[in-house]
Amino acid sequence: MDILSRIAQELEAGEDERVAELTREAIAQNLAPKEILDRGLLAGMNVVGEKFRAHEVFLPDVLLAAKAMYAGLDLLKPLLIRDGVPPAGKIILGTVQGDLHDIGKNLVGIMLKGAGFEVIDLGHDVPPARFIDAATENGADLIGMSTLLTTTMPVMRQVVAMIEERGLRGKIRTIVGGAPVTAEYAREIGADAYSFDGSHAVERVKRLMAEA
Ligand code: B1M
Repeated sequence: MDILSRIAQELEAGEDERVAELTREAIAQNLAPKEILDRGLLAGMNVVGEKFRAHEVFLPDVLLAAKAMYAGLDLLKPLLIRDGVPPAGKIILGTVQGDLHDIGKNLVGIMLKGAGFEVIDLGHDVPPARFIDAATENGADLIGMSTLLTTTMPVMRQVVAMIEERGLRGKIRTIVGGAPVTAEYAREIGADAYSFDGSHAVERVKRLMAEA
């Protein structure tokens, strides 16, 4: 079995120390960080997600897998972020109120930083007003919102509506993403952009900055 499949397998088993060890080994073998991420860590996490949905694994297993994901991601992070790129724009990023999922949001943050954007990460469970306060206080160009739960998707709508209410439409743009979010939903709530993954988010943010 190749090293990336082994990373995926150990992640699935929640073996954080083994995942870190194998990730170090893959880096030492000069495998591309993006490949280690996609075919190793994310491949393992996808299997966990499918098994969770099918009730074949349970919440504690998912927690262990998430811990193992971070064990590998922490090692890849500096490699995914290029050094010395001047800020191409300032983005407020967070997972919306009521939602604690942050792996995807963190990945998007890493990719945006790597593309030269200054990212102010508010973490998870972020109330609507806090996104906007942070954007105005820091003179940010954009707010990026993530959610993984269908129940918390409406918080994104609240943020977009609050931007409108405060007369900030056009000054602060919004991009939304996360597994249950679609381009159609983004359009429906009036968000400026939707993205399905980190690299695509970079493209969309660059386009929004060019349009501004
Ligand atoms: Co939970 N969880 N979880 N979970 N969890 C899901 C999301 C779920 C789909 C699992 C399932 O049922 N199959 C389901 C949601 C169902 C729904 O709403 N329809 C679910 C549930 C139900 C729950 C709980 C309610 C379970 C419970 O308590 N009974 C609970 C919720 C707690 C809360 O938030 N209030 C819960 C808890 C957890 C853990 C804490 C155990 C853990 C999170 C750990 C953490 O994040 N620190 C967890 C995990 C790990 C998952 C799964 C298995 C994996 C999520 C993940 O990290 N994926 C997930 C199943 C799944 O998605 N297959 C599941 C990897 C990540 C890289 O992908 O986040 O999609 P993703 O991000 C992608 C894109 O979506 C996109 O780019 C990213 C990179 O490619 N993207 C953006 C994301 N944000 C973006 C923002 C952008 C642009 C793109 O612009 C700003």
